[in-house]
Amino acid sequence: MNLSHIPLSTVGAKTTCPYCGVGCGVRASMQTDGTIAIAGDELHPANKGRLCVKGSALGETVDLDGRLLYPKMRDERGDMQRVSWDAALDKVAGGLRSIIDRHGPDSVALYVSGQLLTEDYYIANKLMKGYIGSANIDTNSRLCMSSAVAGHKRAFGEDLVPICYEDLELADMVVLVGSNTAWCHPILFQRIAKAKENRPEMKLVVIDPRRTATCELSDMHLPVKPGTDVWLFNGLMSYLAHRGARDNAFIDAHTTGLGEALAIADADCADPHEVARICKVDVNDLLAFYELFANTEKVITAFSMGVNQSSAGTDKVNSIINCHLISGRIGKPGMGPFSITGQPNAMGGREVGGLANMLAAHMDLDNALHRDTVQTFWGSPRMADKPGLKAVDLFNAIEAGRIKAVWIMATNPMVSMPDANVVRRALSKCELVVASDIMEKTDTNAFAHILLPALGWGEKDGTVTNSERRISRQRSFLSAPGEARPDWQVICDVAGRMGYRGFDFAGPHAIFDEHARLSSYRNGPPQIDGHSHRLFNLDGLTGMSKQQFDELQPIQWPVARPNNADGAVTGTARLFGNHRYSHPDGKARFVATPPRGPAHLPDEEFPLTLNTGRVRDQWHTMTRTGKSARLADHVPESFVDMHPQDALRYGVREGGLARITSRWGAMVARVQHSGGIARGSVFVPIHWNSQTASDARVGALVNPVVDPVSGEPEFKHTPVNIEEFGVSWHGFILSRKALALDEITHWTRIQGRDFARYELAGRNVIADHSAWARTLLGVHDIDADWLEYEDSTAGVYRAVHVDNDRIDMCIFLSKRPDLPSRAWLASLFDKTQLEEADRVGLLVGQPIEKGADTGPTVCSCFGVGRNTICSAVREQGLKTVAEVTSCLKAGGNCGSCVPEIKKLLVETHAAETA
Ligand SMILES: Nc1nc2c(c(=O)[nH]1)N[C@H]1C(S)=C(S)[C@@H](COP(=O)(O)OP(=O)(O)OC[C@H]3O[C@@H](n4cnc5c(=O)[nH]c(N)nc54)[C@H](O)[C@@H]3O)O[C@H]1N2
Ligand SMILES: Nc1nc2c(c(=O)[nH]1)N[C@H]1C(S)=C(S)[C@@H](COP(=O)(O)OP(=O)(O)OC[C@H]3O[C@@H](n4cnc5c(=O)[nH]c(N)nc54)[C@H](O)[C@@H]3O)O[C@H]1N2
Ligand code: SF4
Ligand SMILES: [Mo]
Repeated sequence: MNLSHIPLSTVGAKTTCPYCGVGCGVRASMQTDGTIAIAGDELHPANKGRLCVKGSALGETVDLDGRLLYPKMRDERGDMQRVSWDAALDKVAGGLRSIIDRHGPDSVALYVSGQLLTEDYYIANKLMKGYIGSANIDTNSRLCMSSAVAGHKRAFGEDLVPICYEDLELADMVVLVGSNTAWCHPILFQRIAKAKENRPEMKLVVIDPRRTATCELSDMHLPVKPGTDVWLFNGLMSYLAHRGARDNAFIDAHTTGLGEALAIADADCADPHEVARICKVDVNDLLAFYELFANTEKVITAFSMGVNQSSAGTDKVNSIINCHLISGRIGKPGMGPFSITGQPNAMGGREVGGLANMLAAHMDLDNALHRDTVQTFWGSPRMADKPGLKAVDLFNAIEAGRIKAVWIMATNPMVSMPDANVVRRALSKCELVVASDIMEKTDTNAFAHILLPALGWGEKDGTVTNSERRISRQRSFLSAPGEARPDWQVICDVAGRMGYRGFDFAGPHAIFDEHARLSSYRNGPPQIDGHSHRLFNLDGLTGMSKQQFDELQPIQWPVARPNNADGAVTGTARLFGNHRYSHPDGKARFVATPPRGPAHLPDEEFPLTLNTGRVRDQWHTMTRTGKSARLADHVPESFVDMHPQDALRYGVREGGLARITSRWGAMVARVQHSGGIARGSVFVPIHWNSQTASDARVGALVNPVVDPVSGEPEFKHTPVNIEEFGVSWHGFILSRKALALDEITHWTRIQGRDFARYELAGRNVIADHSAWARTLLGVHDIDADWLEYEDSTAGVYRAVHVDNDRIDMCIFLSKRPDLPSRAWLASLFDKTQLEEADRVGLLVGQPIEKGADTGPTVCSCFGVGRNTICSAVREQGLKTVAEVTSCLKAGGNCGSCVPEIKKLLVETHAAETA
C-alpha cells in the first residue's frame, strides 16, 4: 500500500463513513506502522460503535495508488499532462465564460453527486443557479432518490423524512420494499435484526422480486413481479379502507385527496386475488400481509431502489405513503413511511437544492417568492427561473450539442447512467469536459479535457446528512496529498475567476453557516409578508465559530434556536408529531396512483427482464472498495444471476460466460444460480466497469426511460436477451506485478492482498501453452524457477513462477471453467517460502493438505471461507450462527455475513439429512 506521501496531520479523528446513507460514526486512528485503524464510534447514534464490512475496510482504501494528485490537461496529441492549478482554473473559468458569452447560461452544466459534502454541494448550486443563472445542475441523486423526493413533495409539500432509526426498533412490523438492506444498509439491518431478536414477535416483511440476503431474517417474503408494487400498495390501501383500518379522525383533520386516491385504488386493486395474480404472489401470502399490516399499529414501510428506480417510481412512493396516511400511521414513534437514502450525503444534496428542479434550502425554482428569497439572500446578480435538465436529458442535450461544457464532480456517469453509451458519445463531442475526482483513471475521466484532483475521505472536511436527517461531521485526519484540493475551494476559485463575488469563504464552517442562515431566512409562518414556511431549518446551527463547527455533534434537523439557559441546541427526531405538513393548508395529500408496469416489457427479441443492483462488499464503480483485497473476495467478478431453467432455455451454463444484450447495449458476465431469482428475470451487479473488467458495464444496457414526475431512470427493468459467450479456454492468473491483458477476449482484475488476480477467457487457439504463458507473464529467462504441467488432451495447463522460493505468479488454463480454488492459491502468496507440498499441490491443481482450501469468502472481516464454515458445521454439529461465530469468529465483527451463514447452516443440514 502506497501511504508514504500522506503526511499525517493529527493522531486520528472522529468522522463519518463515506459510503451508504446510514451515516455511521467512525473513529480513525494512526498506527505506528503508518496504517490507519478504523473502528465504529460508540457515541454516534446511527451505529453505536458498529460498522459493516465496507466501513471496517476503510483503512485499506485511503492509500495513494491510482490517485489523481495534480491538475491535468489534455494536450494536442490527446495525452494528459500535469499543469499548475492556475493554468487549470483559468482554463475552466475561461472555457465556461466564453461558452456562456457565445451561447448563453444554459449551454453549460454541472453534474454533481450525493458523495459531495454539503458545503461543496451548496457552493456548486450557488454558482450555477445564482451566478451563471441556469439550473443546469443535476446530480447522481437523480438516479437514486429523486422519486422519493418527488413523492415526499407531493404528499407532504416538502421533501421530508418523517421517522428516525430508533423507530425501526420501536416498530412491531417493518416492511422493506425494494431494499436489500442486509447488503446495502447493513447497520440499519443489524439494528432491525437486534430488535427482532429482543422481541421475536416483531415482524419483518420483504417485498422484492429476488430472494435476497435480507430475506434470510424475514418472516415473510413477497416475491413480487418486477414493477408491480403500485398494485400491491393500492390493494393494501383498498383493504385498509374497507376492513376498518382507516383512521377517519386523522384523515378528516389532516389530509386531503382521499376520495380520488381511493377510487383509483379500488378501481383496479380492490380484489386481492386480482392483485395477487398481477403481482405474481401467492394470494394467501398477500392476504396475510394485508391483515398483518391492518392489525399492526406500529408499522414502518421502508423503501429504496426497487421503488425509486422505476418509470412509475414516484407513484410507487405515493402508493406507500397513502397506506400510512389512510391508517394515520405517521408522526408517532415506531411508524411511518421511510425512504432509505443511498449515498452518504443524498440528504445534504437535497437540503442545498442540488437537483435541477430545486432551489436551495428546500425552496422551489418555480416559486417566485422562493426565487426572490434566495436571490436576495445571496445578493446574486441573476437567478435561474426555470428548472434545468435532469440527468438523462442533460446528457442527451450534450450529445445534441445544446450543452457545450460540462463539469462532472464525484460521480462516474460513463458507468452509472442508463444507456451509458450516450455518455460516451456526448462527452466525446462536448467542447469542454471537466472532471473532479480523487482517482486518475475512471471510465468517465477518459473523456475529460481537464482533470481536477479532489480531496477524498479522510482528507476533506465538512458535513453530511444521513437517512434520518442527522447531520454529522466528516473530519479530515490526513493532510492533502499532492496538490489535491477540496471541491468547494475549486468551485469558489473558478467562480472568482469568472468574476463572481460571493465565493470568499474562510473554510467549510463559513459555508455551513451561510447554508444554515439561508435555511432560516424569511422562514416563518406564511402569514408574514415575504415569508414561506419550510420545515427544513437550521436556525439553531447558525453563527457557529470554526471551533464549534469542528466540535459539532451529530444532530437531526430541524434545529431550532435554543431558548434554554445553556444555549445547547437539540435536534428533532421525528416530524409531523403536530400533524402539520408543508402544503399551504398544512395538510398531507393523498395522491392518486393509477397502476402501471415497467415502460418496456419483455418481447420475443428481448424476452427477459434485467434487474440491476448492488453486492455486499463493493461500492458503486469500485474506485475505492476495489482497492481492498478483503472486499474483493466475496464477489470477485461480475455475474448474471438467473433461474436454472432459463439458463437451459437460453443455452448458457452456470460458471460459464454469457453475453447479455438489450436494445441499448451489451456486456459479458458469468452465469450464476443463487436460487433467489424467478424465471423471466436476470440480475446483474452495477459495479464492474472498464477499469476492472473487459466488458462488464451494465449501464450500457439499461433502458433510459424515466419516471415522468421525478426523471429517475428505470434501472430495474430492462428487456434483455442472453446467449452463451463462446470461448475456447478459461483461465486465471495470480501475479505480484500488474499485467496488461487488453489482448485477452475476456478479463476481470481482482485485488489480492499482495497480488492481483485476473480471471480470463479467450477465443484464440493457444498452440504452444508454455511459450504463450511465458510471453503473457513476461518470464523470458530460461533459467527462471518455472514449474509447469500440461495435459493437452484435457486442454489443461498450469505454470508457476517462483522467485527466491516465494510464489511470484501462477497461471491456470483449462478448456472448461472448472479451475482450482483461488482461495487456496491466494494463501500461498502469504508464504515467504513455498514448501514441497505446496509445489506438488500447485502442479496437481489442488492442495495436498486437508482443509487448505477454505473456499470462497463468506466473512470478509476474518477471511473465513465457505468450505471452512460448512465443514465446521458438519464436523462439530454447529446449529446456530452464534455457534459458528464462537467457533470460527465468522460473523462476529460487522455481522454483514450473518444472513449468508444462516443460509449455509440450512443448506449444510439439509444436505446431511438428504
Ligand atoms: N454494498 C453496497 N451498499 C450500498 C451501495 C453500494 O454500492 N454497495 N450503494 C448505496 C446506494 S447509492 C444506494 S441507492 C443504496 C441502494 O440500496 P438498495 O435499494 O437496497 O439496493 P439495490 O440492490 O439497488 O436494489 C434493491 C432491491 O430492489 C429490488 N427490486 C428490483 N425491482 C423491484 C421491483 O419492481 N419492486 C420491488 N419491490 N423491488 C425491486 C432488487 O431485486 C434489489 O434487491 O445502497 C447504498 N448502499
Ligand atoms: N444499472 C444501474 N445503474 C445505477 C444504479 C442501479 O441500481 N443500477 N444505481 C444508481 C445510483 S442509486 C447511484 S447513487 C449511482 C452511483 O454512481 P456513481 O456516482 O457514478 O458512482 P461512484 O463510483 O460512487 O462515483 C463516484 C466518483 O467520485 C469519486 N470521488 C470519491 N470521493 C470524491 C470526492 O470527495 N470528490 C470528488 N470530486 N470525487 C470523489 C470516485 O473516485 C468516483 O469516480 O449509480 C446509479 N446507477
Ligand atoms: S452501514 Fe456500512 S457502509 Fe453504511 S455507513 Fe455504516 S459502515 Fe458505512
Ligand atoms: Mo444511490
